[in-house]
Amino acid sequence: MTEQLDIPAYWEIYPQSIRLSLSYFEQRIPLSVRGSGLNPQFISSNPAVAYVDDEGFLVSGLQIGNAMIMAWSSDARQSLRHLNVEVRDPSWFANHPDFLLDLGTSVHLVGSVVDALNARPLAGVLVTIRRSEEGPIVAQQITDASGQYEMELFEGLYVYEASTPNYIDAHGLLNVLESGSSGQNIVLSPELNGQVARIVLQWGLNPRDLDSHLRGPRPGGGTFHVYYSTDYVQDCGELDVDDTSSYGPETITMHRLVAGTYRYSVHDYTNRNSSTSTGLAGSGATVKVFYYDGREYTFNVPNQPGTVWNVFEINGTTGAITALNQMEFESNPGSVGI
Ligand SMILES: [Ca+2]
Repeated sequence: MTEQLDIPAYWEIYPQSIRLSLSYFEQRIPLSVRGSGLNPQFISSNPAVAYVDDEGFLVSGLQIGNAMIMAWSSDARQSLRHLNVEVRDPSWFANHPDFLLDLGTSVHLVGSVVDALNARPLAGVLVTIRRSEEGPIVAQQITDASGQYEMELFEGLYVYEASTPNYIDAHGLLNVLESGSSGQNIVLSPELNGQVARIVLQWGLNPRDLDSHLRGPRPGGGTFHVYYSTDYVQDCGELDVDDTSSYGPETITMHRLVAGTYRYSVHDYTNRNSSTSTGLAGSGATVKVFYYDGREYTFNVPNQPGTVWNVFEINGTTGAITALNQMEFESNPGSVGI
């Protein structure tokens, strides 16, 4: 007498392993059941992460995690098949070696975050790096007690976001190069608390000393000129930092807007006595304006000779900001911006 072994017919479910990205919509993935006359049953170890619906679609994507889905084709649950599902945050794919293209040299980047008002290091700031504004997170770090963050990034252009309570979120470009990166030193401006604007000047190694100048109408009549030698004018504005050793930031806070024209200028104090200098043009200077209505403006120094860069004007009645971006020569700090 021969015993009959009940050998299950060949069948499989494909794919057997699925790794997908977290999404804000449900992902429905068709499964292929190979074999004849089958109507498999499915059970998921973690239905919040993934399950198979009545129509045989894998449903997943709304929650990060792993799920093992068991499938069988008989009531006795013999001859099981398994489907492994992993749902990952998009950043996991952005960083995983399997998903990276050859992006060139890896750079160890050290950056810093400082307070625009006193240039002191800011600890506990969350720095987030992406390839594009809406792209997945490539790297994320919190600044240490000395306001520094460190990360490994491939050479290339990134966008950063830096945030911490009571400060305006900072956004900007980060250019990572083995020969020397730029944009990694981030300046955060405290929230405005009723002030009109904060104007933050940053630049490169040279010239050593650029100066911020703001002119405008006084509320009671007449005009004011805030710069390093008059760093506070009540109800008008104040210069918080006079940086004389490269990079900045130098920050002017505007207190009020009254009828009249305000003008903000940058003076190349180092080269003030030159009538041919291109030092300011080559300084990499940028001016960021954080405005009371939430708007932000960024101005980049024109590539023209000059020791004064007249950056923008504000119409005190309408609040409108108009770019000037004019370069001229001026040796006397007291005459800048006239
Ligand atoms: Ca200065």
